[in-house]
Amino acid sequence: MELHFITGNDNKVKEARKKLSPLGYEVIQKDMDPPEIQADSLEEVAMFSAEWVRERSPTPFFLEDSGFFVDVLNGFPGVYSAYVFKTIGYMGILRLMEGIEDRDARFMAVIAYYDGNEIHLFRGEVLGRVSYEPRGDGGFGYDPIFIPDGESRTFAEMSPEEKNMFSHRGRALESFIRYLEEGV
Ligand code: ITT
Repeated sequence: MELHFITGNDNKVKEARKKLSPLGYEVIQKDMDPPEIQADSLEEVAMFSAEWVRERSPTPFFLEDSGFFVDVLNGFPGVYSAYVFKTIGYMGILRLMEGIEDRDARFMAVIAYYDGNEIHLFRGEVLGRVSYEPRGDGGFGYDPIFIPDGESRTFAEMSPEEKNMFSHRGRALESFIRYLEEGV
């Protein structure tokens, strides 16, 4: 079965293919660049983008909105993660956190799937902490500064398979897959 993934981010596509291809789903990337509204939650952003895409392309598709949320920064960069990454990068986040001991952070992802009839949302989250310095050259985005709970390595120090095992995207994809396979 073909699944159209609306995204301009090739890394998201690679991670989605790792989970979906072995199950027989062919992930086809479509870059439509839907507008991302300023909202408090990833769900609202994903739903707005999905409705925008549905109006223009009525065939089934999914998209995903994700972000990096740092507790001590009240959830920043959160829904602005892509923009903050482009402007100050993960080094900017490390600078904002200089001298701060509370390093708790999380990644969250929300997948919006349009099945040709309605839009369904699937969420994934991974808790962890912000490292004191960047480490590793795998992954993308904030991966070099995020250490998931129970690990000492950053996401960027892991293989794509390892990251996918407990990443926010991996978890959102798992609920999406459960829905595709079992309808729940
Ligand atoms: P789209 O075309 O799919 O919107 P995007 O990169 O703009 O691609 P988002 O708007 O969802 O995606 O922004 C999410 C940002 O959060 C992304 O650009 C990264 O900076 C960061 N991010 C999300 N998932 C990540 C991950 O697994 N590892 C590191 N950083 C991640």
